[in-house]
This record gives sequence, structure tokens and C-alpha cells, in this order.
Amino acid sequence: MFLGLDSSTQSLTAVLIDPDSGKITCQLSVNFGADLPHYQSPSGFIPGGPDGEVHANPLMWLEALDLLFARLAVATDLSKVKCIAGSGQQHGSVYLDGTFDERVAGLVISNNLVAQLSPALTRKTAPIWMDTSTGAECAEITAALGGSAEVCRRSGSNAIERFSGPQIRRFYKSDPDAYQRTGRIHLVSSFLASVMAGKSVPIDFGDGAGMNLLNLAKLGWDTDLLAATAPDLAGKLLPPALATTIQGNVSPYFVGKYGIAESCRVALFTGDNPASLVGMGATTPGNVVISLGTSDTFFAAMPGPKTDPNGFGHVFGNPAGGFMSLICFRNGSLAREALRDKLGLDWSAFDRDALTTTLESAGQNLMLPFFGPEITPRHDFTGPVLKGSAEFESGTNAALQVRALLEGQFLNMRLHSQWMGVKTEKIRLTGGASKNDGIAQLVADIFQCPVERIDVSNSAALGAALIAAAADGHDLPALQDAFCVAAPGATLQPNPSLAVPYEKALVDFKALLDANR
Ligand code: XUL
Repeated sequence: MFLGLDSSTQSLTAVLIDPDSGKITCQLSVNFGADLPHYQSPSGFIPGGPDGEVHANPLMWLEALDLLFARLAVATDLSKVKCIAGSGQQHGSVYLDGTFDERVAGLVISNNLVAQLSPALTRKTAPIWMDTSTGAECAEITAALGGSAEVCRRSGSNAIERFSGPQIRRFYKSDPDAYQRTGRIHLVSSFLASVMAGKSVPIDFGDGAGMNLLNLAKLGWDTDLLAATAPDLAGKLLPPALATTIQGNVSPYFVGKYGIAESCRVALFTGDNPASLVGMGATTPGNVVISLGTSDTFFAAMPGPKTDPNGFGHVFGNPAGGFMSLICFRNGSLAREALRDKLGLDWSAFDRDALTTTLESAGQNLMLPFFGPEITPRHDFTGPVLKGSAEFESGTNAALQVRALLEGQFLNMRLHSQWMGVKTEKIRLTGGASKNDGIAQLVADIFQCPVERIDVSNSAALGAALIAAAADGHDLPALQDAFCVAAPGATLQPNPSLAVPYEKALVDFKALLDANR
């Protein structure tokens, strides 16, 4: 059996798979808020941080690890696990002193992880991906490199507030002594992997690319980005590596305490999005995952380290080798629900009334699909922008509004993923709104490719379990065929007669966006 762990914002999840039967044999979660209320982080982070700071307590992640393994040891026979891999919420960084490596190598089972590792923390809390406090540091790093285009060309993204490099710089500036005492900087993923392996292990290319420090072309830390971020940073990071690299056997702590076999091995951990790419079975270029959530995300495998010339999309390492894009659209369900509430509709009405596309209706009425500030592209929402028939522009016909919002969302996605230069051959759609047939058909028609619906709640933890099996020699595509299957009967084919109308709508939509910058 192979174990995948995912330390997300709100919980730590384990997925155990048996590749021979093609089955998930156990799934368990520790919810930070509900199970560990003494950290006073009901949603997994410390509320009320000043100036856009959003931090979490790394001790909470350690306590969750002990609790999860205690539960797993009751629920299943952990001695059967051959290899463990994992993933973590991206960008979060953990700061440790020179004693960490020794401490993690010498863990004793008579005490817990928190007590044994807490003295190594040089920063009590870890900034996470929701943190927006580093605007000044992003500007400084960008200026040092000669502009955003250069930062993006090297690292796969513009300097971004939540990315670890700007966060490291802010720590260095605000507490230079503690920064100096820091001997090791880990991401959430590599921190937990190190605890599992009983030694500091590298950051993988998938998660490492979310730091504004990794040179994508060289797949190594970028000397100029390191220098622009903070002094002596190279010495605090291990050279990055591919996720499927085995790091050695599991720490004796987990053998003695929870009954894992001594021979069980640990692979590198990666970011939750790269792990989800694996868990959604989309590691081959041409496959795209669209996840419809509060924000919508678009992620897809790419053969080379191509970057978004406009700096909206991000490029991370693909755990299967090569690269992946991640593009985030802030106005996902946020906009769908805002319009639904404004019109007093329920979602089932969307299917029936709004989304039966005909040649006459496709892309006729255009709406900028934003009901609040957007990041892809950057747009400050000041009110609805509509262009089309008089009836549509009057805002009175609910069906026309709904259709234009959804068309606008997917036209915007198609437009802002073109930089990847990869033809979309198949889309795997997931997230709450993917269950709506009308929405799924619209995605197929606008992208002109088949849409499969996948209902996986733990795609990152499943992806991590598949990475563990692949690191142990199993064939990843075969594993994905077995584990990442679309719901039966849920594939939708595009209507080819809508290809031309939506090509034209894409041009018109871009013109409307450009006119409202
Ligand atoms: C990606 C991002 C989030 C986190 C948390 O850039 O910030 O998706 O990985 O899930």
C-alpha cells in the first residue's frame, strides 16, 4: 500500500491506496479547527493578522501529524505501507535553526513531535498563501531584477505577495537576528517530508516554483533572485529535486510509535496543486483541469517552461516531469453566487432556462464576469460591463444575464490560458458547479473539446499516494488510469457547430476587456 498525505489550509488528510486492486483502502482527516481548537485557528490560520499578514502555527501541523498517524494506526495496518509521499498548501514557509536536522534525526517515541521540534523554530508562525503583506518586498525584488518580465521569465511568475521569496525577505527585514539564526527554511511540504524522513529533505520543483526563487530553465535556485531576496539564502535551502525522488526510509519515530515498517520509504512532498494535477490524472500535456470553486482555477501540464507574458499565470514543476500552469480566477462562485442572489434564482433554473446553446445565442451578449476585484486579468470592479442586445443590456432578462456571465467566465479562461501554447484536448472539470450539466456543456462548447467530470474530494492526497507508488517503481499513467476515472456517463462532447461563433466571441470579449482596462 502507498500513503499520500495532504496538509491543506484547513486539514491534514491521508489517502491510502492499493495499486493491485486499484482501490483507495483508507481516507482520514484531521481538521485543524475542530480537532485542535487550542491553536485558535478555526479555519487553519491565526485570524486577525495585521497589514494583510496571514500566518499559521507550524506546531499545529506537527500535532496534526501525530494525531493523524494515531488514528491511522487504529484504522489500518500501517506495516503494509511501502512508501509515503505528500503535499502541502503552497507558498507557506517554516523557519528553523541549526538544531532542526539533529532534532528530527533523534526523535524519541516517548515524547511527541511538538515538544521535540518546537525549540528549533526561529519564527513562531509561518506565513501562508493567504498573506498579502509583502507588496514592498515584491517591488524591491522586481526592481533588483530589472522588472517583472525578468522575474517571471526566470521563476515562472511575477513577484507575488503570497510567494515564499517575498515572505522570506519580509522576515529578514523585520527580524534580521532571527533570520540570521535560521539555518533551514522549509515549505509546508518539505517540512512535513523532513519530519517523516527524519532528516531535512529538499523542496521539490513543483512547490519550489511557488517561491519566486527557482530558475525554471535551470531547475535550480536562481542566484540573482536569492541575492535580491535575502543574504545567505542559498545556505538555508537544499538543492531542489523531482517529487518522485526517494529520500530514504521513514523515521524510526513513526516505526516505533505507529507500526510503520522499517523498510517503508519516503519520497519528496510537493505542493497541493501539483499533487492535484497527478490526482486528477492530468499530468500529460493536452489535459486540463478546471476546478470551479470560490475562485476558479485552471491548471494543465506543459512540456516546457513557457511563462505568461502578461504575468497572470504561474508555472510550477509537474511531479511527473516537465511543467504545469496554474491560473487563478478570483471571480469564480463568488461571481456566480453574486449574480444568482441579485436575480433571486436557484441553480437548477440555470440549466433549463439559460444554458441551452443555439447558433443564434452563442456569444451574442457579452459580460465582463467580475463582481469584485479580479486578478486574471487585473480588473477593479466598479459595476457591470455588458455589451449586446438592448434587452440584455437593460439587465432585466435573468436567463440572458446568467448565460453571459458563464460564457464570460470561460471565454476569459480560454483567453488567459492561450500563452501556454498547448492545445486543450480534454478537460477534467471538478468542484461544486461542475455538477451542473448546462455549465459543463458550456465549457465543452467554448473550449471545443470533451469535458469529463471528476468527483474527487481529496485529489491532492490521492495524487500524493500515486506519487509514492510511482516513486516505488509503479507506472504513473497506469495508476492514473486505475484511480483517476471520470464518473460514468459524465463526459460531454462539444457541439462543433459552435466552434466558429465562440471563436468570434473570444475576439469580441477581448475587445470588451481591453476597452475597460
Ligand atoms: C496556489 C495557492 C493555493 C494554495 C493553497 O498558488 O496559493 O492554491 O496552494 O491551496
